[in-house]
Amino acid sequence: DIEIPESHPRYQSLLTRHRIEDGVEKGITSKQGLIAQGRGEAFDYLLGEQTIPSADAAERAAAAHLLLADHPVISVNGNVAALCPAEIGDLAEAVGADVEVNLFNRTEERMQAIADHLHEHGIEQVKGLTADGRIPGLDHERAKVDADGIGSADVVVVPLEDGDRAEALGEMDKTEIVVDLNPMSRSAQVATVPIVDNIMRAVPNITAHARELRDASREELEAIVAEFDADEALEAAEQAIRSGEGGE
Ligand code: PTJ
Repeated sequence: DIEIPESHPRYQSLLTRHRIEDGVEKGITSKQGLIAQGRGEAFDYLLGEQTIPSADAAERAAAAHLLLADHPVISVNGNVAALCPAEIGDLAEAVGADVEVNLFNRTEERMQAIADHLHEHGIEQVKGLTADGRIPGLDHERAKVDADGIGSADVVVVPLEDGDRAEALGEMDKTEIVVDLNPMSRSAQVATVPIVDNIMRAVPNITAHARELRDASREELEAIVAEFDADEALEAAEQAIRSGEGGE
């Protein structure tokens, strides 16, 4: 492991890059994951590498949706597994969600490597390997899910998701929580709750909101859900990026 002093002004960004590189070396992250990370970083730079208020509101709405859900599932791909495995475990525990590995470029080797990596980070039950369910409207490999996981979920968290799949999941009437730094991506556009924030900040913040809302009534949670406006959140994120004020 490389040592990055925490005082470095770009500590978080360097740590993130290092984790993605490490993920590729371990067979967890795809090479395309490196490109995706680069794209995300550009948006994050313009946002000032911070959680903007509309993203915080989205993270709170996401927590409320997850606490209200009958069967919430968090989808994990090669980038998410490399970047924040322990934090995914914390969120799953806080809201009682299943964790399922779901890949854009699915190979059995990478499925297994990610499942092992998540186990090492304390997530005991990892779904995705059974693949006995399908998302309608997608080609064979990309449609694979576990029937008792994403297949039967009412609320799904899909970070860094590909647009086709985000759309197909939406058509299955699932509440979709998307984490994507690009507010103009199709995934963000079709989400019930689009979170325009870095996954490294978004996941711990959803968990913090969920812990704070643990004793809230159904009515209170439903009010948070109803109050959230996806179009407004996307608009606010795009404004922040275009103004470049985040980046000073
Ligand atoms: O592991 P796999 O096979 O499932 O593949 C995963 C990737 C991410 C490679 C695959 O889904 C892909 O190619 O995704 P895209 O189309 O590049 O979309 C990724 C989106 O996530 C882009 O809009 C990026 O801006 C955004 N993004 C990248 N890094 C982050 C991010 N959003 C939040 N936090 C990040 N760290």
